[in-house]
Amino acid sequence: MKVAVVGATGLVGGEMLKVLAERNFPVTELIAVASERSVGKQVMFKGKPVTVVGFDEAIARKPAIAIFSAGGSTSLELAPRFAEAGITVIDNSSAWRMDPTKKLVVPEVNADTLTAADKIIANPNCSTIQMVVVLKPLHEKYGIKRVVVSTYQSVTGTGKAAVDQLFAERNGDDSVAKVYPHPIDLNVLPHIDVFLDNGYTKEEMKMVKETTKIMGDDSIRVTATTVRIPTIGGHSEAVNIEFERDFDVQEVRDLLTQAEGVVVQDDPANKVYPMPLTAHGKDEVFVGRIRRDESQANTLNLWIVADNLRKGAATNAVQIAEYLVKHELVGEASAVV
Ligand code: A2P
Ligand code: 11C
Repeated sequence: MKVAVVGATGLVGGEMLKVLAERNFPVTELIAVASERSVGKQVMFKGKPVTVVGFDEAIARKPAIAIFSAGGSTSLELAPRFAEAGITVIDNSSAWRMDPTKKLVVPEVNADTLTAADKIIANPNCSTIQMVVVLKPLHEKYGIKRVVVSTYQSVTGTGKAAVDQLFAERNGDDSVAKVYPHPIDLNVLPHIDVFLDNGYTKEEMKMVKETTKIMGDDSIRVTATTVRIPTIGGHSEAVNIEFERDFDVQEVRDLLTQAEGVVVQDDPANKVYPMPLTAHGKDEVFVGRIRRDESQANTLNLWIVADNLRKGAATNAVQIAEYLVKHELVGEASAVV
């Protein structure tokens, strides 16, 4: 199958190339796409150089699937052009997520809603993805009423320039451009994406709105505080969940141990809990510190960590592609619709 990666020179795009190779996705031709600035440059796929092309050339080569991670405005402009050519687009930007005509998919939660008619499929925000993978089995069993989440997010979520800022600050190098409004090394910023009129950030409202759309249940109430910290391995989340029905903590642990895509690391006596350092480069969502909230009935606290470039972006997108292939929901682009 011909696969295009749009944004192949970016942080998430690079991770997509790695994940496609590692998971042995059936790629017959990899089409690397980036902006005009990068046309002619090379990226590596399965140990071989691939020359970057522009989007016109990519559409002309008729990939079956195009996985986009090239920003919202690029996606708004280009995804429909790929889709009109019969190419199924899996888009990692926020451009299409809340469009009621588009599916917002985390395979472990709602891939069964996908059909062959879905030509632009939205990949959720990284901090939402790792949370809903854990929420889904708990919602089925105990019924979630309300979620209060605080995040501790990696600078990789902002892109390459942010990683450069962190290490430049650490090395005392003033020559590197600053993408954050304040220093990030030795600091914590309660500010991810832009502030909205309601006093929340856009990242916080993504967690609120995307969660109910993916879970397919508007009755779940979510409130979030999203925070940037000086780490690169992944995003961490302290999550407080109030249920309709009571639970047994060991039963919760067992349920999550069996849940698809989840790894339980919960042995405080031996100092075992999820951390960005150990989640880095992994495809799974790690959960630990599972304990009862003793201040309120039917309420649980837990700690979730995942590599935001992997399950939070590239891995989730590739898993959607895998689902489409497995269920024969995608064909060669010559079958223009
Ligand atoms: P380029 O490297 O040519 O700028 P990141 O979020 O890590 O900065 O990556 C963004 C990715 O999106 C890069 O691969 C970037 O390519 C790509 N990109 C940006 N604008 C466009 C565009 N108009 N068409 C295709 N790719 C784009
Ligand atoms: C961050 N979550 O960590 C953001 C990055 O909507 O896909 C991803 C933004 C998005 O900054």
